[in-house]
Amino acid sequence: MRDAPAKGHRRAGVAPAPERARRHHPNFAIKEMQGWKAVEKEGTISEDGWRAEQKWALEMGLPGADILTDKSIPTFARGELPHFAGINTFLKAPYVENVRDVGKYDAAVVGIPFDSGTTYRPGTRFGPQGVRRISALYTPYNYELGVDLREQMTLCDAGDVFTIPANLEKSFDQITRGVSHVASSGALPIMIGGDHSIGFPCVRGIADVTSKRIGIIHFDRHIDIQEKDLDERMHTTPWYWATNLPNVSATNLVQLGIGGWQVPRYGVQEARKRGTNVLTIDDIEKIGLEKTAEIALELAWKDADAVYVSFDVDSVDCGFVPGTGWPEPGGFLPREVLKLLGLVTAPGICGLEVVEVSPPYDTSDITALFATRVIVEALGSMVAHGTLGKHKAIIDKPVTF
Ligand SMILES: [Mn+2]
Repeated sequence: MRDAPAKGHRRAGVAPAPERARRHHPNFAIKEMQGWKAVEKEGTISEDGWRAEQKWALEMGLPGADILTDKSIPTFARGELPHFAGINTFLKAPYVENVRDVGKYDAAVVGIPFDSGTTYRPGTRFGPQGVRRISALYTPYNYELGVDLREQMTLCDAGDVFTIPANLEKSFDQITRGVSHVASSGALPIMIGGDHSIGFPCVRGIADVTSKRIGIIHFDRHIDIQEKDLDERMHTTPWYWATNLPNVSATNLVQLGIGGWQVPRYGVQEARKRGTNVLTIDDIEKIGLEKTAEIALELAWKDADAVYVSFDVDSVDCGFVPGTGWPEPGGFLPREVLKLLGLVTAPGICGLEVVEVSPPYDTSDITALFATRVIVEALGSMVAHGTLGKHKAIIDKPVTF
């Protein structure tokens, strides 16, 4: 039966579309799709931060030439625009020259230019520079999440830790000191590596400032838990040492994406002995991303008070991340791992490291771009879920230097 056309819909000379013709259209409500909801959500986000940045840019960079129509453009580029100009901090966040000021921000990016822990390709000492450079491509706004980091949180770049290339132990102590300083300040520490050997000193930096227990969610193709490699604490060893810390348990270590032909058997033996939690790409594909996130969170948070995320870019299929130390095919696809990362960071984390970006081996900055994406995705998820800053509750032993 045909519904009568609503009164007033008919206009002279315009016949209503015949019912049969309408059935040929797909039966979904376009305005119920995420695409349109995101369009609407953008309208609810403040632009105050952006206006303040434009005003600041004019003050710092001088008003632009008279010929310009857009009076918000300064003479010297300051802030986000244009994306190809400027001295790049991460996401063009303010550079905190005096690291004592780091606690004025919700989150702080810390570069850890260090590749003395590599056992094959080096180059990750240039990781922080590579990631910062391509991060200039990004805006602080994410479409699907409907968040704008500039409007909804404060981010700074604390620069790099002074590492000592010839010496792992001196570098580890420098890294721990830097991370514990940032963690003590209340800013969320976000580390850009560097090879994966930095996982131990980074976790130690956070574990040192709390009596609470910390779980770890680790994205990787490699298990990274053997005691030593080539007689040193190389990038294959961080979780052996991190889970020796009194408040970091191996049973709270969740290792996602492990597999392939590059997993040293020493590491597997240690994982078995300590009872870590390992999911392969096949496991994850079988149970799905939502279930994987649920399991990862349950295990990492079991009797723990905070969770740290370690993201090795080589967890992604090497076709997408050529610029890395030990490339391996068969890993995560970018969109699935980004989704998974968003899910596991949603309840809030106490720190994030993105490691193994080696710009000398990269192509068109795509590996560095992926690392950038990992950081903004984690921040975006926490902002969207209102969990950024939750980690401050665990800091009960702040350090001062
Ligand atoms: Mn790895």
